[in-house]
Amino acid sequence: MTEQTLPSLPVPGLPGPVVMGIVNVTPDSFSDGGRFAHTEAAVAHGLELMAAGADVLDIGGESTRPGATRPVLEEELDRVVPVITALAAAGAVISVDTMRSEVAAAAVAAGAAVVNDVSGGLADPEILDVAASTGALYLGMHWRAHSTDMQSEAFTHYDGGVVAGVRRELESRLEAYRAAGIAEDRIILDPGLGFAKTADDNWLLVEALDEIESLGFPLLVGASRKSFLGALLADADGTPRPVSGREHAGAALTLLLAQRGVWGVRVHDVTATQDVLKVWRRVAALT
Ligand code: PMM
Repeated sequence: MTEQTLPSLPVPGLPGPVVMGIVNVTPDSFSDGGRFAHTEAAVAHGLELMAAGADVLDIGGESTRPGATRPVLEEELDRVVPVITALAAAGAVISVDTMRSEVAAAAVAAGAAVVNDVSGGLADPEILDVAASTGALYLGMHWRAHSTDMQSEAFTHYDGGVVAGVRRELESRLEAYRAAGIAEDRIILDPGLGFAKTADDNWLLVEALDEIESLGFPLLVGASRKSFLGALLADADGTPRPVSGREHAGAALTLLLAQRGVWGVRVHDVTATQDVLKVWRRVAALT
C-alpha cells in the first residue's frame, strides 16, 4: 500500500474531548432507524454534524447493535466509501467505523484519517497492517465477539471483574498493535461500553476509567444512546427508556467524561455535546 497524505486530526483549539459525530449508514442501526441509510441522507447528516461542531465524523456501514447480522463486504464498501469521499471533499476529518481491513483500506484511500475498529483487530487482524502502513490513527475498542453472540453469558463473564478484565484484554491487544507496527502516538483505546458487558459493567467501567487510562493511551468513550442508559432511565414497571429519550443522560455522561479528561467522545447529538462542553469550560474557567 502506498503512503497516504492524511488530513491532520484536529488539535482542538479548546480544552476538552474531541467530539466524534456518528454517521451510521446502516438500514438497521438501532439509533437512527435506518433514516440515514442512503448516501445523500448520510452526507447531509454528516454536514449537519460538522456545522454543529463535530471535530471528527465517524462513518460506519455495519450495525453493531446486539443481535445484528453482518453485511457482506461489497455492501459495506458501497455504503461507506461514497459518503467518505463526499464528506472528506467537504473538509471533514473522517473516521471509518469498520472491522474489515478491505473497508479500512478503501476508506483511508477515500480520505479517512482514523480507523475505528470496534473489534480491536480481533475480527480481521490485517486491519492492523492497514493502520500501520497508512499511518492512520487506530482506535482499538475492547471487544470479545460479534453482535450475534456478545451479550451471551459466556462473553459477559470477566474473571476478576469487568475493569480488570477489560484492562487486561486491552493490554494484550496493545502488544498486537505494536507488533503490527502501529506507532505509539497513533493509538487510541476505547473500553467498549455496551459490547459484551452488562448494564452494571458499563457503570463500573465509567467509574474506574482511571484504571484503563493507566495503560498510558488516550481514551475515547462511546456511551451515546446505549441500552445501559435506557435501563437506568426505565419506567417504574421496568420498561427501558426508548433510544429517543436517552440524550440528556448521555449529555450528563459527556460532562463527567470531560471532567475526567478523556481524549474523545463518540456521540449522536453533537449540538447537545457542544452545549455541555461550553458549560463545563465556562465553569472550569477554561475559556
Ligand atoms: N459503539 C458503537 C459503534 N461503534 N465505536 C467506538 N470506538 N466506540 C463505541 O462505543 C462504539 C463504536 C455502537 O453504537 P451505534 O450503533 O450507536 O453507533
